[in-house]
Amino acid sequence: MSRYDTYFLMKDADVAEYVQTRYPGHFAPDAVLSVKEIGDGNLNYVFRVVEEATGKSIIVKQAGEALRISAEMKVSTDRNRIESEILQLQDRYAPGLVPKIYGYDTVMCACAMEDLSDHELMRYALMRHETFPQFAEDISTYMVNTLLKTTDVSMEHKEKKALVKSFINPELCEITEDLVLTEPYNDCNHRNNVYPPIADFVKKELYEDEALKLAVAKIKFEFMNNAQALLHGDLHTGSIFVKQDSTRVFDPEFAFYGPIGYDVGNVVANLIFAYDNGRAAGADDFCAWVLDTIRETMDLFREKFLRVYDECVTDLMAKTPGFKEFYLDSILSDTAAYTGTELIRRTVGMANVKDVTTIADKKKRARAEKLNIISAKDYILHRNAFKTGQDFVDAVLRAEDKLG
Ligand code: SR1
Ligand code: MG
Repeated sequence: MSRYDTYFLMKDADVAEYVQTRYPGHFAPDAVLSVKEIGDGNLNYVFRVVEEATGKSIIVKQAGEALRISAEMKVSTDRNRIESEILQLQDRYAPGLVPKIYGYDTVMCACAMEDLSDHELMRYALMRHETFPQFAEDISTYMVNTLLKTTDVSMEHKEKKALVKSFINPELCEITEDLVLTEPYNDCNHRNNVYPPIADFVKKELYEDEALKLAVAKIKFEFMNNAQALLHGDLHTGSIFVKQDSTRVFDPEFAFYGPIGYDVGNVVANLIFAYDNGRAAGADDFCAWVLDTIRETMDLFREKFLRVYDECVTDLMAKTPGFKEFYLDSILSDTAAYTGTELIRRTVGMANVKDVTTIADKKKRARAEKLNIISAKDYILHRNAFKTGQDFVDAVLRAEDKLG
């Protein structure tokens, strides 16, 4: 019996003993450990445990019953199991692109994982206008390998259905269904964060645009009903650690079987938030790199998808000439649609992004937010026209032209 046999929310002072109890052997029994809570997300508690004498470290991530962003919002702590299991699976499909999981504990709803403190959160690095030449290559490999290889195209169908069952994630999906695919279009729960200088613009362009709402209603039901691949489910730049020669995707607690385009679209949209920030700061070289990275990511995604498809396809009907191209086209259309919904929800919804909210100049921030909404509507309403990397870049350039 130990005091970790019953769930409680740990504080710094509990975590060293927890690690020594649950992960004996990671540190020497008499190691002097220091613990610091370093969580930066909206949901969980993340502790870094370090043995100063050796520099050895480990990360412990615990799910709380209430969210950090809002004490009223409660979601299942099973998300910690989901995150641990998908990271173990993704480590097989995309080795070197996710953190190693050392173990997880369904009582304390906590997992232990590799410390990636030599990397940094991509969102913050991008907000300093740093560039990462390796990123397009790495993220396209991560997406093609983790997504395509968990579809019915390549997996034995009963095995795939077992994963669908194991990764059913209703409460986290509900957050996305509400925050991403409902509230930004009507503020039905009165918790949208609309920047006051663009309130009239938001009313006209989002709340009163019936054609847009119909398009998003269709997108929402695709999200809920297309169990295509095992998604990360929240693939923004705050879920990615980077350094110049390395990319690691973490925090997949929103994982579930959904449309591939949801993950890919999240990456594109979050690069556009980095562009917004660079544009407001007059960082032209950085902005050019961001647009190049969007183009390259999408072109590499397409190229690798077509190649890996041939390598991993097992379903007889999926080998029918023409099906691979049809399948990829539908994913690119979904990618455009979810690029649009992510752009809109981070601009007017409950969970905003610091890339945009830290733009101090009022006019520049308003312009950035309008650019997000104008390009988002282009992605959503013309979703079938997005085929190449340049197509994805052109929507940003069209929005720039429109704003003058
Ligand atoms: C209530 S959680 C708000 C947002 O944070 C997460 O990272 C997801 O993006 C979610 O929508
Ligand atoms: Mg997160």
